[in-house]
Amino acid sequence: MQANEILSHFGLTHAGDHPVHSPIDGAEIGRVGYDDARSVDAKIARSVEAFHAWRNVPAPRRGELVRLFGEELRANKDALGRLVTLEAGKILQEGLGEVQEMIDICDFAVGLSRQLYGLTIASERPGHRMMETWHPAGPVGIISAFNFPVAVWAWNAALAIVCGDCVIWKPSEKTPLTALATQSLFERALKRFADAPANLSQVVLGLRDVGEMLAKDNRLPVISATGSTRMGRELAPVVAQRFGRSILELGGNNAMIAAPSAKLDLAQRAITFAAVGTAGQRCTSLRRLFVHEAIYDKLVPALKSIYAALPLGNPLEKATLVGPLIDRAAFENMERALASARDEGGKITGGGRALEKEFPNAFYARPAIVEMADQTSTVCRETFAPILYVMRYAKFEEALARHNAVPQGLSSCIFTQDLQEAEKFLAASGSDCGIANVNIGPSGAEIGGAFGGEKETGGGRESGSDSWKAYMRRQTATINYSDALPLAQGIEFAV
Ligand code: UN1
Repeated sequence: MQANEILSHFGLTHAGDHPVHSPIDGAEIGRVGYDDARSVDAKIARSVEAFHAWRNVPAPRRGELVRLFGEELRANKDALGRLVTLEAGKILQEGLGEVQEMIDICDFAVGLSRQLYGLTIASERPGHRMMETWHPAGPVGIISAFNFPVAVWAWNAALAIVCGDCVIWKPSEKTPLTALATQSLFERALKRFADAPANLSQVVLGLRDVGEMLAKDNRLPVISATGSTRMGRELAPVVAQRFGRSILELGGNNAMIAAPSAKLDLAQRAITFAAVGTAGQRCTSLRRLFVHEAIYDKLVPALKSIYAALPLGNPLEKATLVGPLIDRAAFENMERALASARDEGGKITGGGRALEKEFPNAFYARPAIVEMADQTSTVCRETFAPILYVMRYAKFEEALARHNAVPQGLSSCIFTQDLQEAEKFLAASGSDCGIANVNIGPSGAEIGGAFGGEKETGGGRESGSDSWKAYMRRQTATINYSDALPLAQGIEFAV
């Protein structure tokens, strides 16, 4: 299926002033119109109206809508996965994986719709019952990034919808078509569901200013935003200023410690998938590798030979493992990071533009391995590109300290067969990240766990575990079924 066919499959027309280009070859694959302040305002108003109806629908019934949406995703996995590849440039396997991630979170949310448990808490007053109830929070603004153009929305939306909220989605301006296609699948599910209010899910398109409108708006009690730390730093105070709640999933600078006992064959595969998968454009991509000196001279040359043979190319083709970067700016950032790493003494293998003749209007980059003596300021920055900084270490404690000595705290891992090292890595004094793995790379998390990280990663948690609580408001309710009015703390107040 080509872009045109896929877009008509989803009922999308080429309407609007803003062309959308595929990172595969730079070709225009569609056009969209942007929202202005008035249409954003009107959509938020409609979202509030929808919320007033939806919050009263029993949660298991709300789950039924998400179940139907999951069915639409299953039936259209191939078309949507392809569109993800066309619009975001990730290889087809990963495009399909992304849609699978949406299906998985739908299944999770359906089960959750019967488990939005509250508590009953012992009251200190006789004849009283105290409980904690979770109520829908309100319309949720979702701001998503180009690199996971649909899955991250689904993490938020599937939970928000079963929690009784509505969603209003501002996708990246680089990937509006996958958002519109997803919205059209959601609308198909809505038709089959029949009795949902209109505008339960809406899309707003545009640039940064549209995201700002969502962030500023009092009618959106929750803003979930995925993107750079810079974006989060600007957005979070705007949401906080009005006492809104933000769920932030920002930059990562994820590392692996490859210990002397690491199973090298597994480590090599994990490193390669995590460092070059999605062309290094996952927030969970592996960017820093600490290799013990005992295995350095085995592991690093082996990685270099794997890198030299990596199939770069059109991500729609089966054999390809590394597709293009999203755009010219991404390529230039990679070049800049490599140049400054070189200035800091880095030894670079790989890097540079590839396939320029075949794809003059696209930006393919050869993944780079950069051997660094120190963790310099360039290494401490997140560059959204396939650059792997490799550093040698002698002592586990020293590797761990350097591991944690960056501003970001998303994902982390250790490859070791040594139980003590593995446990130390997972202990309170171990990895300071939101995600910590043993003998697994830092990327490719399952939806069942809470996803997110600490420090400059923003502290938000999305997807599994009890992340749903962020989409609801907590109410403590106490009922007096006695004939007296005892006061808490035993206070006497006779009137
Ligand atoms: C992201 O890059 O924003 O763990 C999300 C992973 C994926 C999600 C990444 N499941 O790599």
